Amino acid sequence: MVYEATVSAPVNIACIKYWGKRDTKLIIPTNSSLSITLSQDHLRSTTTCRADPRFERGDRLWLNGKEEVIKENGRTWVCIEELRRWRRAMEEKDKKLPELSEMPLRIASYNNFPTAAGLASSASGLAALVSSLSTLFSLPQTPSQLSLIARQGSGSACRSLFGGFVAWREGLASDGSDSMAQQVAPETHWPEMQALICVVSDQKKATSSTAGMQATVETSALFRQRLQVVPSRMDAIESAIKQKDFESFAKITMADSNTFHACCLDTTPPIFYMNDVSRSIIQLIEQLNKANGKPLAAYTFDAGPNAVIYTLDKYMPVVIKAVQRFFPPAQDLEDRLNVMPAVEKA
Ligand code: 2P0
Repeated sequence: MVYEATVSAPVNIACIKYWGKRDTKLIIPTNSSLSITLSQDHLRSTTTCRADPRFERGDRLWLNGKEEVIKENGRTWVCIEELRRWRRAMEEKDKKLPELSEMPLRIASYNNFPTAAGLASSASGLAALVSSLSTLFSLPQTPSQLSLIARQGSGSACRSLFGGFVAWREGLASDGSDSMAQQVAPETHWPEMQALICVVSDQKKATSSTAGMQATVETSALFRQRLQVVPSRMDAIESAIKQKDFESFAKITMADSNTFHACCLDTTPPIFYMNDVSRSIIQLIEQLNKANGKPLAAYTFDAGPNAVIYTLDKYMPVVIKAVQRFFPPAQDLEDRLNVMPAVEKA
């Protein structure tokens, strides 16, 4: 008998950023964060887990077709072992259950977008791993309880276990037992909210989030100030979401993205995630918002140069038109250069 489960999980993009850990092993953050889980199929990880007593001993994992070593006590290992522990407890209570906890696992995960390019691949990847394994093990735990495990795989992954608008509460406990994600509002609450992803670069980033955030914790004075403002931003954005107040939502989202990148710049040595194109996108959105008299779009940037622009469906055509006008897609640009004789000669 082969036991198998396949689950996919989407990317989430934070409006209030997670940046810094107070416990690097348990992945307990220095501040709460809030994100929107993208509901379309473009940015997802799909993971299949299979348990079979005939497999050779030891678990194995493939990411986008390439085998990755599961390091003992590493993040993936911790997630698998914690879920296995929960399964074992079920099997001890109910002796009729198949002993899945004793079987070696084979896990294959695919991202349908560039891995590690600042598009939150670790969030969807670890969320898909935890979801598929908990499905395989038929675990009764709630998504918030599962988020305690996903968090230990990659902090932002705990938010991808929910759709819609999701908060990750930093929690007070030193063992991380209350540092979990919860849904603030489902995706149906504000269906007009849309995200435009502008891929500025799909190259792997130079400074990983894990390394970057701890460098910030250790060296940035501005980071300590940010920690003072995050709680009020969390309250304000949650009420903006509940009231569908786009203007407030947009102002807070842009402010927190800018504070986060200012903290990166204030790190020693400084971390530059945004590039000139990223900054031009900020200027474009700021100008659009100014011309409109109030925000019609909000930019936010994670640990990479790619922009995510949140807007409402009624404004999306205006935003796309502006972005396409100033940042024509690469192919368009090439076609245009091809018809320019001066360029051809050169
Ligand atoms: C976020 N980021 O809230 C922030 C904004 C990047 C910028 O969560 O070390 O890959 O695995 O816990 O989850 C990226 O951090 O870091 C991240 P680890 P993770 O989405």
